Amino acid sequence: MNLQRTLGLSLVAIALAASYGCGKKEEPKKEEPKAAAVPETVVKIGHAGPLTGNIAHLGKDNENGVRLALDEANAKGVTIDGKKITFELVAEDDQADPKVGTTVAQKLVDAKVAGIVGHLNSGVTIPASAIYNQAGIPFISGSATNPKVTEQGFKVAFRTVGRDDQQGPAIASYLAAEAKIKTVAIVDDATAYGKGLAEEVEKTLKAAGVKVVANEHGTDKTTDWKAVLTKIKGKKPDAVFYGGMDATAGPMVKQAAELGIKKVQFAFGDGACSDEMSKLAGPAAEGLLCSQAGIPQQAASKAFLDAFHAKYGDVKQYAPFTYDAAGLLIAAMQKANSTDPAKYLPSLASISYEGATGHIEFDAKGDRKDAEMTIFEMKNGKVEPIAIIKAGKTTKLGGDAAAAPAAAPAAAPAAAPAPAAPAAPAPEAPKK
Ligand code: ABU
Repeated sequence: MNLQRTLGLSLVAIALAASYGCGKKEEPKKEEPKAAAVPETVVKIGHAGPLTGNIAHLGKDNENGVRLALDEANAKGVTIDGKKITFELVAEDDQADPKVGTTVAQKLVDAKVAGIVGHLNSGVTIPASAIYNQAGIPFISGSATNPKVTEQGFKVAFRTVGRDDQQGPAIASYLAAEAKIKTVAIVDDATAYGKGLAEEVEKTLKAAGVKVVANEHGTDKTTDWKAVLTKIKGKKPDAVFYGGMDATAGPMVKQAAELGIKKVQFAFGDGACSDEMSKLAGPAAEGLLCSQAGIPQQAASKAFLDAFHAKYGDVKQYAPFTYDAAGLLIAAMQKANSTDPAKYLPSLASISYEGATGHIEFDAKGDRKDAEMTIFEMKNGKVEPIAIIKAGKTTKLGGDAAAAPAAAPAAAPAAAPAPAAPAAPAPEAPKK
C-alpha cells in the first residue's frame, strides 16, 4: 500500500516535470535591474502655540496651517541630499505663557527639530527665541508682532507678519484721519504684544493731535472690565483702543454696551481682529475697527484656502502665515540641499518665496520686507477688510471688494479695490 502510494506520487511528479520541461531548455533567469533605493529620512518640524486656554482657537489655527504645509510636502515628495524626506510635526502647547514657552522651546530643541514655526504670542516668542538662538535652530513666527522678536540680533529669528511699529501707526492713523476721533482711552493687557501695541498707537494718535483721556490696564485673563469701563465712561472718549487678544477684548465690548457706553469707536490690533469678537460680544461688536499686520485671509491664495477649508474649516486668523512659515523652512532646506539648521539658515535669510500670503523676502533682522497692514471693520459678525496699507500707500477697499474671492497667490486682495485713496497718513516702514 505504502509502496503503491509512493510509486503513484513519483509517477505523477515525473509526468508533471515532463509536461512542463518537455522540449524546453530552462534559461537561467535574469535579475531585473532594481531601481536604486532612495534612503528615507524623517525631519522634525516644531510648532508651538497655545493649544489650551482662552486663545486655543488661534493656537490650533496656527498649528493647522503648519500641518497642512507638511502634509502637502509629504504628499508631493521632497528629496534633499539624495534622501526622501518625510516631515513630521512636533506640536507643543505653550499655553500662551512665557514660562511654559521656554520649557516647550527646550523640549523642541531636545527633540532635535530642524526648524520651528512659532510661537503665537510675542510675550512667549521673545523668551523662547533665546533658546532657539543658543541651539542655532531657525524659528519663524506667523503671528508675533512685537518688534523685539527680531530686534535681539538673533540670526535664527524670522516672522511672516509685520511688526507693531508698523501696525500701531496704521490703525492709529486710520482712527485719526478716517474715524476722525479727537479723544481716546487706551487700554492694554500688560503683555509684550498688548502693551507694546498700545504704546505705538498712543504715540501716533498724540502726534495726530488726538487727546489721550485715560490709560487703563488689565491682563491677558481679564474678562470683567466693568471697573475699567466705568472709569472710561466718565471721560467720554470718542474711541477706546485696546491692545490685547480677542478672548479678553470680546467681553470688554459686550460689557461696554451693557454699561450704556454708546457711540464710542472701539478699536483693536490683530490679536482682537477676528470673527471670534462677534461670538464673544454679540451685536455690540458691529462697527468695531481693527488692524492685522498682513494681508486679509480673503486675499490668501485660492489653493491654500481651498485646501485649508477642506481639512480644517474656516481660517481663524494666522493660518496662512504659519502655512507660509512652514513652507519657507522646507524651501530653504531644498535650496541649501540640507536639513541641517546651520546649513540651511543662510538660504532662509536670503530666500525669495511665493507663498499663500504673497511674495516673501526677509530683511537683515528677519522681518518680512514690505509687509502689508490691513484695516478691518466688523460687519454682520465678520471682520471685513476696508483698507490696505503697503509701502506707504493706503488703498481703500470698496463694498463688495472686501468679500471678493481670493487670488492665487496674492499680495493684495484679488478684488479690484475702490479707487486708491491715500486716506490715512500712511506709516513708513521702520528704519532698518
Ligand atoms: N500679534 C498679536 C498676537 C500675537 C502676539 O504678537 O502676541
